[in-house]
This record gives sequence, C-alpha cells and structure tokens, in this order.
Amino acid sequence: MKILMKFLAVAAAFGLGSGAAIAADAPAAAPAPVVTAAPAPEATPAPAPAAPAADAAAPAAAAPTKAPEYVSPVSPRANIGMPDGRMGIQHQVTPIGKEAQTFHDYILMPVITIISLFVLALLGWVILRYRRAAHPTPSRTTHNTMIEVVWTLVPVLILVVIAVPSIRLLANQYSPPNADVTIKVTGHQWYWQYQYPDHGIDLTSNMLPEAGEGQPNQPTRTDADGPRLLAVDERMVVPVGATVKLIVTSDPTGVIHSFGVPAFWVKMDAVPGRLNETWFRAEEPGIYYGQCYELCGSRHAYMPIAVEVVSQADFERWVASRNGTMPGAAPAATAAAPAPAATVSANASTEATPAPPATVNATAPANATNQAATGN
Ligand SMILES: [Cu+2]
Repeated sequence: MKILMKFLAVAAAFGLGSGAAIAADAPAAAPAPVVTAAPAPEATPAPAPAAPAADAAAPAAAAPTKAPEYVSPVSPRANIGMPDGRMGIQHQVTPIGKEAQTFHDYILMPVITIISLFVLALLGWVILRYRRAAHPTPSRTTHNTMIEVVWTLVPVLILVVIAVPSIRLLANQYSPPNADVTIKVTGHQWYWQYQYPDHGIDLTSNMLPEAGEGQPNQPTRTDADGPRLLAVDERMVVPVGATVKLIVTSDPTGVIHSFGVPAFWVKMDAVPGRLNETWFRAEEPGIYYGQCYELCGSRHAYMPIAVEVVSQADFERWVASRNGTMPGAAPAATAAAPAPAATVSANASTEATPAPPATVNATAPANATNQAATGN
C-alpha cells in the first residue's frame, strides 16, 4: 500500500512537473535584449552566416567573449566532475546523487556480489560433488517442498529490501523543492543553449577545440578550461546550494539529445517539441562536466556540458557580466536607454529564441551569431 502511494506521488510529480515547466517557460520571451554601453568586444558584429563547410557544425568564433569583470573563481579539479578512469560512480555533489551513490555502494553492490558468489559456489559444489566419477548413482529426487519455498521467498524478500530505497530515491528525484534558479536547456546540432528567463541571459555553449584545430579566430582550449573534449567556451553558471530547475528541450527542427552531468546524478532527454524537467542542487563549488547522452548525429561527441558552481556573490557578478539582472532587482543603467526590443525581435527569424543579449547589431539576422553553418 505504501509503495502504491509512492508510485502515485511519483506520477503526480510528473504531472505537476510538466505543468510547472510550461508555466515557468512563459517568461522566457519577456526579457528584452538589453542594449547598454556594452564592452567593446561584445559589440563585434556577428560573422556572416555563410561558413560553407558542410561539417562545420562547430561554431565560428562568434561566442561572446568573456566580460572582463568576471573571472571564474573555480577551476577544474582532477577526479572531480570529470571521468578519471576509476571504476564506480563519480564523486557526487548533490543530495540526490549522494543518496543514489549510497544506494549503489551499500545496497546494490553488496547484494549483487553476494548473490553472484553464492550462485558460483553452488554451481561449483554441484559440478564437483555430483560428477559421475564421485557420484555414479544419480539421485531420483524430483521435489523438495522446503527448498522450493525457500528459493521462492528469499528472492522476493531481497527484491522488497531493494525496492524500498529504490522507490524512495525515485520519488525524491521527482519531488523537487521550489526552484531558486530556472534554466532552459536546449540541445542543438551540435551545441547547447542555456537561457535564464528570470535573469535575461541567453548563452550558447560550444566545445573549445584544441590548439590548431577548430576554425580560424576560434578560441582554443587551455587547461584552465578543462579536459579535452569537455571544455566549453560558455559554462552554465549556478549558485552553490541553490535549487536549479532545468527545463530541457531540443531545437524544434533538430533531433533528440540528452543533457547529463554525472556528478549531479542528472540526465534528461532533450526532445523537440517537448519540455522535460529535472533539477539539481550542487553543494560544492567547482566545475562539473557532462555530455550529450543520446546519439544525435555526426558531432554527438563534441557537444559537452560544463557547469560552474560558484558562491551567490560570484553568481551575481557573473549575471552582471552577462548583462543580466537578478530577479527583483531594478535593471541597472538601462532605464535611460530602453531596449529596442521591437527592432530586434522584428528581425528574429526564429520565434521564441531571444537574440543573444549582448548582440548589439540589431540588423544581423538573429541567431546568426553562433551556429550559422549548421543551417538545418
Ligand atoms: Cu546530442
């Protein structure tokens, strides 16, 4: 009965979750691109959307340069938030991840190990003890009620013991606390887009190529960015200890991706035309890497994810550096210069995607900035 209630709770969480996701998505279109006195590099016009190479999904060097006033206070740490060749689960930094890791390490693995060794020993004993040489006259026994009852009941009890923490974990995963930060994550071919509807921030995150690779003028990876094939030019930045709600979807003209960060115990499919919701609360500052987890095309392996977890104060500095505003705060220095929202949106060729906030060149086709070559 209790288990049934849990299932109902999970089902309710699904239903409510999707409704909330839609509601929370509404403000996404609201923040107008703020055209303030942007730092000079940000004003660089987007490159023409004509990069020809068919496979040039990797973006031109159009990703916004980092604003000078925000220097990341955290740097990648070996063995944390990235694969390191060890067996087992990555070090977990969220409550759900810790619960899952405990479940895996202290219940599932011991149970699996004990059962496997027990069956192996039983098999070895039968093979040796009852081989023809040692046991020439076979037994004619066909039934033993006691043994049959035991080998039916014991597995049932084992499954019940596993089911309790398993369903509790599932229910906790789908019962998020109220969100402190909401981020809409959109999978594109082949990069990620992060929109902070409450902060008016819209980022495009591309993998940083190695030196000598990539396109001309494209920034290349350094060790401060992270490991090869995981470092990106724009990280998703979130405050430490905050409940982050992710609304995960995919480019309407695109394919299915999957957003996942192993250190957070987060993985959610990104499906065109659908809003999926998940959440995490990272409790340790740092940089945590993930990848696309759904085979999505030729550059599936080159659309990594990097999440930067920083203090609240650093998060606010980062928001300011991206020309965003904290929810509830008066827009800084924009009152005198109303954003030409109409102009910008009139040029937007795709509907709901606000033009990147820092793109001052309102005459450039919206979204020509980063993935022009992909075209689709
Ligand atoms: Cu993908």
